[in-house]
Amino acid sequence: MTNSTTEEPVEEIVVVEKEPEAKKQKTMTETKKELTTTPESPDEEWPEAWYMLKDGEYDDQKAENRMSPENKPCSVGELKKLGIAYWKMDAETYKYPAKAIPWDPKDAADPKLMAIRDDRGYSYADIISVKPDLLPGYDEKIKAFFEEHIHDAEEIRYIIDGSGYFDIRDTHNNWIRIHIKKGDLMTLPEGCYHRFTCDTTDFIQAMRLFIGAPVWTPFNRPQEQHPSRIDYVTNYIDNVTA
Ligand code: KMT
Ligand code: NI
Repeated sequence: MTNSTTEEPVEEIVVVEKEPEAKKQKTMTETKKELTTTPESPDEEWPEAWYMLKDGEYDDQKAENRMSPENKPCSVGELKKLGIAYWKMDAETYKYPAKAIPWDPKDAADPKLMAIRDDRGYSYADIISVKPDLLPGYDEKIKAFFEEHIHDAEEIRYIIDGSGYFDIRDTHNNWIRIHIKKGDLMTLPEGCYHRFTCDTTDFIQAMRLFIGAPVWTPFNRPQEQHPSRIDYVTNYIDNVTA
């Protein structure tokens, strides 16, 4: 593993099995863990979110594209109903390399990150730097990120530097724009339509986490028959649509 930025950038896929030591320790503290499960952050710490203009009504995907003349905020309650989870993290104290890292307890010095990992079973992590010289195939990836899609697994992003927008659909198919930035750890449920764009700063660096061997495949809309979509609609759309 290296932090060097002079080498050819790689988007490594490194699967790291949890070490027996860590497993043993977890078992020993199982009861305690039940009590110390990391709660999500209070509403006031969540990222700002707002309803955005419809596609075709704006020119620049990297702009805020708020409704006008009046901004229409999206509440944390609405985000939670759509299945979003959020933790505010300390991205100042704990530093991460610019490139891929294996998910190793020694690298993850942040006890809160370790607790969330253990609570939710995240066994893999790497770093993605959305910057032309650090992301191979930058132009195609930027385009693909902004195509509306789902995944067949949860999307977990811990923003360790920079900022950007995740757009998700509300139950009536309107876009909600979520402004994520350094210190934000957010998860989108499996089957949730979304897209990502940089903001006008044009830089974001994120840790991507995963349960098991990572699969980042996007399934572009429409995916109404995809099992992950069906599950999402059952759990988050049908139940809450007025
Ligand atoms: C994604 O899946 O859209 C990304 O990984 C984008 C960069 S991380 C904020
Ligand atoms: Ni995605």
